[in-house]
Amino acid sequence: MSAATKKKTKNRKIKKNEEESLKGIKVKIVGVGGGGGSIISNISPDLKKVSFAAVNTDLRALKEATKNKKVKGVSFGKNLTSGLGTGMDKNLGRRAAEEDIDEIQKLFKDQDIVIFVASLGGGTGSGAMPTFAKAAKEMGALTYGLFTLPFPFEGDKKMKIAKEAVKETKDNLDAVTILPNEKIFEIVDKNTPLKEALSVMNDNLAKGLEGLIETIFETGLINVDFADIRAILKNKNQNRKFAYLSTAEGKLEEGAKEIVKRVLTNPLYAYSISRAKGMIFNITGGSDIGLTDISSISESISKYTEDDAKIIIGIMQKKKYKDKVKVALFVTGCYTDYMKKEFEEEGEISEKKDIKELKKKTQKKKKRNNKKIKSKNKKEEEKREEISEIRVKPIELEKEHNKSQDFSTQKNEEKRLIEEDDEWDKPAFLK
Ligand SMILES: Nc1nc2c(ncn2[C@@H]2O[C@H](COP(=O)(O)OP(=O)(O)OP(=O)(O)O)[C@@H](O)[C@H]2O)c(=O)[nH]1
Ligand SMILES: [Mg+2]
Repeated sequence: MSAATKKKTKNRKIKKNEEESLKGIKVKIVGVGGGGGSIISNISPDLKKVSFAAVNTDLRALKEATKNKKVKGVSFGKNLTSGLGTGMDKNLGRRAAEEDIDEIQKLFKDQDIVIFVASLGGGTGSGAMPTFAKAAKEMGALTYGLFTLPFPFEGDKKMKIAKEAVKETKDNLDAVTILPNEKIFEIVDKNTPLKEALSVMNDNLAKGLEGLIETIFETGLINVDFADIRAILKNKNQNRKFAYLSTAEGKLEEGAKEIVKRVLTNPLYAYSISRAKGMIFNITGGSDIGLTDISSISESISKYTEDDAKIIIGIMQKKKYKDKVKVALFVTGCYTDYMKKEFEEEGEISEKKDIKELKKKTQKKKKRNNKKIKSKNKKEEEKREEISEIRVKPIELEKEHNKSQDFSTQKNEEKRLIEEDDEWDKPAFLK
């Protein structure tokens, strides 16, 4: 066997092992209630490797949500609602869930990650979510909730139902994303018909989820196994359970900076990724994507996390992304004041404790820094090596595609881009 063939075989083996480490993961996406079902039916045609279920008390809505045969439909609470929904009765939704929990629990069997999608504010999704999340947790799955909040014009009652549902569910969720429906008007005109506006919101959520699933299953993530994914998803601190899910696409010629800005400032979010604890992101490009772009994107995004944050980076090359680049970003452990009041009412979170911890950490960090000052130059050198280690795979990938590339010129260009990165007009929460 020639040296080149040997190398190829070795590379193939490495790739196979990497894939295998995540291949066995079972992910189920469960749409609960009317809105949850609609969002599921948006995503299900395009996503592979995950299973889908729509669960509802409303048989007609369930039929709609399960038009795609990939989506398994399960009704619950038929004895209580006669298959007609709860009519915004959260208690009825809860009772319906309790009545049929055995049937619902079967959906969670052997699943590693259960992702719940629900539009909160009605009786079914909001009433059933606490029971379903608890059941999934008891079955041993990691749980992630992706929820929308109702529009303010739908009235205080709906908002109250929705917020209570978050409060009652969060204990059994490892991470939660909350998107207020009204944020959609940051993207579409205020006069857009409601149905259309909701569908834009649903598309956005679908794209975000698609990005996450693609990142987990398709990128051949570098040395990543399920334990890493678990570490990123899991957050016991009630104040740090918020997750940010965003994707952005653009032309390569627009520059990495522009794409990063887009993915970090998703207008649908009421909170930012600052002080995040964990991050999974994936860069998809054509074979023309260069090291400069990849490292510039990676650097710009990862600097918003805390020093000890766990970061997983994936790179994917697809023919259809010629001249284009897509960045999919999933961030957990975001620190936020959003809905702080609701969380605090329960007296569980302790922002004070959180701040105390932060203070302690800062003091420790200060001490460490003082020590470090003496060997600053040496440390900087180490850090550079660390960063280039993260990039080993992209560099390898890149080398394959462009053997004659001059990396020293690229390094200068990359440095220039990163320096420039601070110049864009950041929103206050990112400063
Ligand atoms: N983003 C989004 N929000 C939706 C959609 N449909 C409904 N909503 C929102 O979700 C809230 C709850 O509606 P549903 O999901 O229909 O309620 P449900 O959980 O089925 O509960 P009941 O119908 O009351 O039994 C509404 O007040 C809307 O704000 C949707 O397709 N997308
Ligand atoms: Mg409904």
